[in-house]
Amino acid sequence: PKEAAPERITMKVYDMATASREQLDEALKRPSQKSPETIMKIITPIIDDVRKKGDKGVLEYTHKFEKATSLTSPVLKAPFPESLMQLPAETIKAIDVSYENIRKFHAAQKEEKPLQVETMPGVVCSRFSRPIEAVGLYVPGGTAVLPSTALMLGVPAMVAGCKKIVLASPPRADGTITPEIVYVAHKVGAESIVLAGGAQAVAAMAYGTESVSKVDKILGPGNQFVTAAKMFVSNDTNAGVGIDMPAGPSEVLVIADKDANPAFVASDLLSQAEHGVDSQVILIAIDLTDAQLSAIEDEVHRQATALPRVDIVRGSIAHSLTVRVRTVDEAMEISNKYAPEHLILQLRDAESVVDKVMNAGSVFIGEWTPESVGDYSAGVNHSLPTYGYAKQYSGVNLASFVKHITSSNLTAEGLRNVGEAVMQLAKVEELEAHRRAVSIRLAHMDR
Ligand code: HSO
Ligand code: ZN
Repeated sequence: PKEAAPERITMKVYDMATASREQLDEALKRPSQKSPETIMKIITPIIDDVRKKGDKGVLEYTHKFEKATSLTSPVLKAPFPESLMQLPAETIKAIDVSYENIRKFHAAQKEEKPLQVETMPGVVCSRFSRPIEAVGLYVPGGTAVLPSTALMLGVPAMVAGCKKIVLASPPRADGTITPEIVYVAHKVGAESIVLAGGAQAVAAMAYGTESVSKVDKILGPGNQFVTAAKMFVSNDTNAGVGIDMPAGPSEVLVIADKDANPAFVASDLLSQAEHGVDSQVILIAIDLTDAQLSAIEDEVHRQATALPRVDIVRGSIAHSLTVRVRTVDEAMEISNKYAPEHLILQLRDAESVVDKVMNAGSVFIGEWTPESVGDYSAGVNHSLPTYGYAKQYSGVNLASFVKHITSSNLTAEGLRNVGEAVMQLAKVEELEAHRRAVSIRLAHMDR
């Protein structure tokens, strides 16, 4: 019997002119996640176990979840043996090139000197930054090895001057970690690699164990368990640990007009769709004819069926969509409302549209800029806000690895100038000691 033709891999199409607002809003919703309560119920006992049993607790979960039963320590300490980072020359070269570009772009984000403003004569306010001392960088395992994520987190941490960089990533079943990640850890000067994933890795870095260093901030993407564990520990004042941002499944929104090359558009949609079945990809088509849209759809199907990860692509395309609009402004209205992690502009004069971007993690401008250059090597960071969080969060950048400290420095004249306002407000708040801290000094000056 003849094999059935594979089902067409295509995205549902909406038209802004005919669909109602509600229909569009509903279609543009992110695929729903497991309820937070369900996840919390799963991770809380894991976190407790790690706190109580330390290394032993971490190992138990790694044996269970990663099947790495031969592992006897949850940590690999630097210096990492050469034998664990044996790589083909072309991989080393690719990592080195990417490392250098990421380093350059993040080094340029350093603040040259402290910000200083004299708000009134004799009243000087400053702001300066200091690195976060110890950071824990989570590099997900799962369906792909992600040394690029180790670069995106490790390089800015190194550039910021963090003293202690701890990487965590789930080991393979034989207890080893992919050599690319070890090589990156070595390059960024990591002190250790925690061979664990999930909530157990997050808990180990948040609270510390006999051999895992406690860190001050945990960064990096992960599945729902990792994200929930990060939320949990950042809410626990006993841990005293910060996190970067909530993470959800990866997503891309491509805006294309008549000038866009259908094959390029399809390739960008698919490079995000292959990340996971929960990924979402959106095409906003500006004023395309039916034939032009079909050309893109044909490319999506043709390219998708040729991909090794076609099954994952089928899953993500199932909850992805195309929206047809007439103008750039309509396209940007949808994009800003969706707040995509990645925004690709395949438009005539794409650069001029950037002014209209209000919410997005990272923007890829013009036909020669596929998202994958940013995922790996251009220099921008790929650890970005997903799930609409681009409305209020920035992606990982140099500032993610520092704190800003402010200082005030007044002369006697300065205190004379500002003292009256301080004393008056202290009076309003009925905080007499506050008021006197000024009046005592003013009196002393006048003696
Ligand atoms: N697009 C992903 C990052 C990534 N792509 C890693 C390939 N490797 C989320 O921004
Ligand atoms: Zn990617």
